[in-house]
Amino acid sequence: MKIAIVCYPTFGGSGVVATELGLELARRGHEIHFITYSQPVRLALLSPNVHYHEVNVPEYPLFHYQPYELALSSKLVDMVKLYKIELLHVHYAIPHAYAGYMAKQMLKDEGINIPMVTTLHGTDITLVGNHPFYKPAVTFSINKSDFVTSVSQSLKDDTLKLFKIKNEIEVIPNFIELDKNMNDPSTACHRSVMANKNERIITHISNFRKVKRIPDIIKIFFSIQKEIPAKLMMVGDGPEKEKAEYLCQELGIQDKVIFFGNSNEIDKILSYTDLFLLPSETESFGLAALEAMAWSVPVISSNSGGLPEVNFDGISGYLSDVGKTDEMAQNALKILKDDATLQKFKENALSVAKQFDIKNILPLYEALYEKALKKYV
Ligand code: GMT
Repeated sequence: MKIAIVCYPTFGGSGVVATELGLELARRGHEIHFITYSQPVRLALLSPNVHYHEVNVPEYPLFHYQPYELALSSKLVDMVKLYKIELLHVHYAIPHAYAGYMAKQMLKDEGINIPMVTTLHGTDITLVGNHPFYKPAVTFSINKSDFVTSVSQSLKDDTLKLFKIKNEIEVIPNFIELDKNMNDPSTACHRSVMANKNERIITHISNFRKVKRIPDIIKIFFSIQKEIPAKLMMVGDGPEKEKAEYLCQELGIQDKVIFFGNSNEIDKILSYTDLFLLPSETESFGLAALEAMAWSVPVISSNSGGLPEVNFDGISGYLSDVGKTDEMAQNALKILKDDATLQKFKENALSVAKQFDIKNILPLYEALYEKALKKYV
């Protein structure tokens, strides 16, 4: 199949999922065209089956806002015609489903009918998409998609609650490539850069937005390090990072916390990690938690959104109500208190992650694409 994938190219989960999906589809022989405004961060290598087409939005003094949707839909039309692309798969409704629908209409005018699959990722529904300024356009473009998927049952429920949706929504959970982790030869060194041998390593990875409740992470770690030797790895960048750095200083724990910024060494950091923290306000899925679990790292998370579908309470970690930092710290200590307990949780985390192996999830997308291709024949 020749598939165009539209996504955000940044460190966010939706871009990561879209990129990993495209790369795996390419490995299976499909021809994949990534169409976005810069090369996706996880797209290290292009190959005969993987193409990247950049969307350029020329500056013009009249424009206060650059019309990205317009440029994207034009690029989609051009690339579909040039490469004979058979299907559009857009990740994140805003503005991709909207631009995709416009491209479909323009192509239809030229006698080309192309199906569009829209995957909803979370904030496009629960935070941004739900804003009254966007809601009519988001509702319209979801309803005009040929097929719609959501990354968790919880996100599907939220979508149906918040929008008037006439379309079916199929739940296709996010996934992880486990083989990649097991075969990575680079994981046997450098733990000493992060912590001493006797210290537990605790990690958080995100885009440091408010929704991630970054101060809660610092509070949880503050309680943990009072009881056991530990270090905290804060990976990622965003608006809440600086405040977190100040908070660590105020609490006198700055020597125990490393702020890495955005990193391409996530796998390495996770391979040394003993516990992952994700106390988010909401999380449609929590890909970062799954990535940790794939490295046998148990997770302390909130129980909001789709997190209970990924992190199993008392098995791969523990879940608490949003903001219950004392309880989260106590649960963390329960896991970390002795090697045998930690080992049990590590094994459980990996076995839960295995349910989300890309090998189990990718066929669901392929089956959906097959169905989509039949729609217009
Ligand atoms: O919140 C983020 O980290 C970014 C955001 C995105 O769109 O990239 O993540 C959303 O999509 C991810 C991939 O499907 C999910 O794993 C995240 O849970 C979801 N974030 C939220 O719902 C807040």
